[in-house]
Amino acid sequence: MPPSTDLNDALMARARQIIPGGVNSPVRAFRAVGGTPRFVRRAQGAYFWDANGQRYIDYIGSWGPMILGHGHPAVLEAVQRAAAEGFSFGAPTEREIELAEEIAALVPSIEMLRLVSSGTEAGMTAIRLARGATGRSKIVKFEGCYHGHADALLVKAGSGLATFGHPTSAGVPPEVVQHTLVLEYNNVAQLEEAFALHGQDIAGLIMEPIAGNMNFVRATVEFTRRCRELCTQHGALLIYDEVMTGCRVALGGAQSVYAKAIPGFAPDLTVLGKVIGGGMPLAAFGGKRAVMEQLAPLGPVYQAGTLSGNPVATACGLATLREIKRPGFFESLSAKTRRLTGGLSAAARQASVPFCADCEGGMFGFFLLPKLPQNYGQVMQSESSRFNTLFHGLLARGIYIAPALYEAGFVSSAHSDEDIAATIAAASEVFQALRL
Ligand code: KE4
Repeated sequence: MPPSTDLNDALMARARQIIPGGVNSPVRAFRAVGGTPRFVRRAQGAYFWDANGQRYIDYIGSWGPMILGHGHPAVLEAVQRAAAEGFSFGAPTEREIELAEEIAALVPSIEMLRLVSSGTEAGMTAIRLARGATGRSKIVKFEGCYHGHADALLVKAGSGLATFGHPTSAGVPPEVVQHTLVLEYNNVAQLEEAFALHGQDIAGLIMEPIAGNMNFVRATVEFTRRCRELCTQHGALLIYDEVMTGCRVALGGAQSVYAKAIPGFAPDLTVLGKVIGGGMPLAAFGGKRAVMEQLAPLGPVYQAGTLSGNPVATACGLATLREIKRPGFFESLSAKTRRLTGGLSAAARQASVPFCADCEGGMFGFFLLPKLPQNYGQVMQSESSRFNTLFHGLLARGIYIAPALYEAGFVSSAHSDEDIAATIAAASEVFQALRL
């Protein structure tokens, strides 16, 4: 085989020598779709350029954070200014207060919050807090939902692991997950049965309000209502994992969308990440004051972090939030995302390809299925070979979507109407290869 002139191949071969799988997060390895990951040389707006200098329209945007596109001038300027003042202090700063106040103003269910460095850290701590605050051990999660790679939550995760077909991670001792009840998403009967059996032992229920780790599966209003009611009835905490949906599907996150259908709806704890950090390592968890004050140094639940509330990351997050709260931002972003999913659906119909799509705010998903799935088992009916054909057909045309059919897609304010049109045109061509 002649040596590859493709610089992505060369970089992947070199990366594999020193980094497991050549990547620092499994989904980036293209294992589910085959082929060589694109090594990003630089990104700007809605685009990135790979090692070969090939340009792609980016619908991953770092898996959600880049809601303004890459290199937004106001965010870049804020990060540069903050970096010049110091990278990290391990001491409190005013900007952490500003960001906490900004987030609490956007998400009214959050009375207090703590900043951490990743969604995993935030989700893991929210679980510990629920257990500490209630004195109970059991946690309810749902098959296909992913809440980061903390041991107790790495059970039938829908992101990464499901793609590799290993619903439970090696290295997680059975005793660590013995308290984690994994139920079927959107299955009200099963949920009610679980609470009838274990309600008094359940510390918390954690859920993705819109499961972006099953590509895009909405919790039904009835299911959401019952999760709230049963947690209240049994004294368990409802933990809304909005790492992906927070400030992405709406300024106030998915909880603001569901509160329109369920008056007064609010979770007890919310986990946030991605957009609130604007692409820098920053996440958060927050909720009712009485619960949050159980945290050290006030209360008995320990949590800590060297880089928690990092001054450069908080500058990036604050600048991002200040841009997305501008009047009209979400209306425009939502309309753009709808144009994309509407155009893809029309193109698939034109080619008689079974296809369905859904979106909310700047987040979208699609399935090569006749109708939207409601749970993990239905998502699993997707044929990965057909998805892989679509993925590589789009990639060859400079369109970069998630390299796994279980992942959602993201539109930014930097995506132009021309980018959306070009994406739909590229998909039209690829759908021809998927005609049944
Ligand atoms: P991080 O630890 O990756 O910052 O966040 C974990 C997490 C928690 N909760 C939800 C709902 C999430 O979607 C995530 C992380 N999302 C994945 C994409 N499905 C990140 C991409 C990756 O794992 O490389």
